[in-house]
Amino acid sequence: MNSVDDPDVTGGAPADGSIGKVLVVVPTYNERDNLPRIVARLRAALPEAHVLIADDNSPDGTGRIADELAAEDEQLHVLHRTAKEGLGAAYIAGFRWGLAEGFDVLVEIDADGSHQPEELPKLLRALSEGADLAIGSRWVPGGKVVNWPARREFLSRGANVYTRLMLGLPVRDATAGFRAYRASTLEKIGLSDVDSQGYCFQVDLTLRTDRNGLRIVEVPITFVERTVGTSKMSGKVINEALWRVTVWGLTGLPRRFRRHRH
Ligand SMILES: Nc1nc2c(ncn2[C@@H]2O[C@H](COP(=O)(O)OP(=O)(O)O)[C@@H](O)[C@H]2O)c(=O)[nH]1
Ligand SMILES: [Mg+2]
Repeated sequence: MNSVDDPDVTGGAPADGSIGKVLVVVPTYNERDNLPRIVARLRAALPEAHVLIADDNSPDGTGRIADELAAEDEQLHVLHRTAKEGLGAAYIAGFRWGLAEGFDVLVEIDADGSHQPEELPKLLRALSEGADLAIGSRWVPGGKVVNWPARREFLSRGANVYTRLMLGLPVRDATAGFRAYRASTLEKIGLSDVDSQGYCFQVDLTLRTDRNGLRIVEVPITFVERTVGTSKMSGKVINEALWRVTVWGLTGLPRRFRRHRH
């Protein structure tokens, strides 16, 4: 699939039909055994793209392995962060780096193989067809999860139902971490006042994208639970998401009423 050169271009895509320079940001915390695999799959799936590993000083030596891989690959970069500050903070640092380096598209993907790099061309195609944000979605028709424990599926579905109710977002998988943003989207929504540290960062940026009138497209993907390493999902991450979504929902209510009246 040659989506990057897809001639069928609308929306804000460059006139030459390409979506420009792509940077894939991979946040890592203790992903030593997953990192070489995900990097190899990414480089094979999107040979033109650059990859940035945003590591939070993983105690298991993921950062050192990232450096070793980067020493042999000019399109692989490493951002060493000093401490575990959460997924949101790692992505913001990665996005800032990518924007400063002049990338046109910023991709999010987990390091553990749950998001399949081979599905990335579908997300990029959605951008070339006019989306400002493409979300790889588990909860649209055609989307799937493989090997997820029932409690994780329940948590994700529940979080998405609550998010839709509270925020009125036209999105089925607002917590998804497999995405492609146009650089112009991130510039428009602004990153400087994003305080979300954990996984609610995904909802935060979805909300900002929607509130700015930008176009969000969900692309069905198959999410495969990790077979190596452990999840960093925690009670702290869930609590932060719950209180933030509740506050965003309540503070956004007057706006939603105004919209319905007109
Ligand atoms: N840099 C960084 N990466 C993180 C942090 N928390 C999670 N990650 C990464 O985010 C991705 C998703 O995390 P994971 O634990 O698999 O979450 P799950 O799939 O929801 O169980 C993985 O690549 C993790 O290594 C963090 O605090 N800092
Ligand atoms: Mg995972």
